[in-house]
Amino acid sequence: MLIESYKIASHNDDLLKAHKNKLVFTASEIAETETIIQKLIDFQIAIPSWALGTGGTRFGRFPGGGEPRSLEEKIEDVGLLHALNNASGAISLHIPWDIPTDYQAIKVLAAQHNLKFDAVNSNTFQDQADQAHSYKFGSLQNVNKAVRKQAIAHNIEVIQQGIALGSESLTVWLADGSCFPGQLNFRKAYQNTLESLEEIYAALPSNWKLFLEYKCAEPNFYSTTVADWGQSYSYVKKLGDKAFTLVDLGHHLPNANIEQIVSLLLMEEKLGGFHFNDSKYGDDDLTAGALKPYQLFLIFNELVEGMDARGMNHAKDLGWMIDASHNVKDPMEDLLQSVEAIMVAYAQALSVDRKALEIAQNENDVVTAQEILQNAFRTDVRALVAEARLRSGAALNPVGLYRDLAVRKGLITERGFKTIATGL
Ligand code: AOS
Ligand code: ZN
Ligand code: ZN
Ligand code: ZN
Repeated sequence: MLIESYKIASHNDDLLKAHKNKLVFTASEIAETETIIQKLIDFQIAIPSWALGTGGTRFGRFPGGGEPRSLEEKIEDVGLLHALNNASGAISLHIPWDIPTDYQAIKVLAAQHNLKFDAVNSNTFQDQADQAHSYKFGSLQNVNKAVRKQAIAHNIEVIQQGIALGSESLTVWLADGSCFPGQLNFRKAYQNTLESLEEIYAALPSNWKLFLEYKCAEPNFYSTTVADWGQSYSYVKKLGDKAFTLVDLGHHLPNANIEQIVSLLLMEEKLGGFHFNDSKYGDDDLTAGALKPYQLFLIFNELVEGMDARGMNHAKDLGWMIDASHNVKDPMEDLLQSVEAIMVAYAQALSVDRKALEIAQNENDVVTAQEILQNAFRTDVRALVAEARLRSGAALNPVGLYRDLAVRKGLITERGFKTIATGL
């Protein structure tokens, strides 16, 4: 299925007048809207291959039909998203769920859809049919050297596959930890993990990055071996310049101040990237910005401040990925909503009056500082995000057009109703 550009153009024509009116009003409220629009055009958020199917819970799964049955179809789905919003120009693969059979053909297909390969993800949290040793008691931390070796070899293989596709980073998320006190020697688990990571790190090409994701709990519920940003930082600091911490918004203890974590990691030059999602209780993996849009804005506020202070390129110097998927929405609509929420938070952060904020901070004028941030958050910037899409040939209203064109229905016709995407 393809979304032809004339369909996007006619959709945009219908909405153009109302959009332009909103844009004029927004420009009267926000300074330097042209600079913001350009930054929005440049900003791309990678789509996780595992979010294109309906997510499951351990209680059940309710696939909505037309889900991608192969890596090729996953790329086609991301291509559809990118055609609609021109902000999803990359896909993040999970190995072995997404092993290409023909690398050249996959690269050509991705290029046809203007997609890049973002971070490749390894998987040592599940046992695969053909593997010799089980990860039941952990992978890189395992007390058994043979298990560690198998997990290291898998990560190195994932790097090789990433190289073949033109990816430039590896994300390592470990389910390793323990479920009961006494089960693990924390010190030995840490040391085994570090040594294993060192071997993986040694296999990275010079232009690659390693992202080490942390998670406070689940699937282990007593301890996690990379549990929080400090623990991830302690590993990546030892590994070297190519290793960074990855922040998944759903992986913190309740009420953690994520924006402060982001600011400190940036300052320490150890922030690698994000898995965006939203949550109320744990790793809920809900649509980004669905529950806590102010938190998302505050995170972007620190990102813009910290990246600008260090002369970083917003679009290129960090890994921007979504990690969200669940079981009641059409996954494609869910992803369009996540991208939109991220773009809105970014645009709001770009609109913060930084000079005025700095003055307020230096004068300990708490009230003014709060006014500045909340003013930026409460100003409707959606017309700027829509304008960025319009200028890059995408749709003014991606979810609206997705529905008008009955994309899901088309995918069901093509692929059938009983399809299940590989992945979680
Ligand atoms: C798990 O909770 C993490 O968020 C990982 O990023 C994981 O690899 C991803 O959710 C796919 O399983
Ligand atoms: Zn994640
Ligand atoms: Zn997670
Ligand atoms: Zn999550």
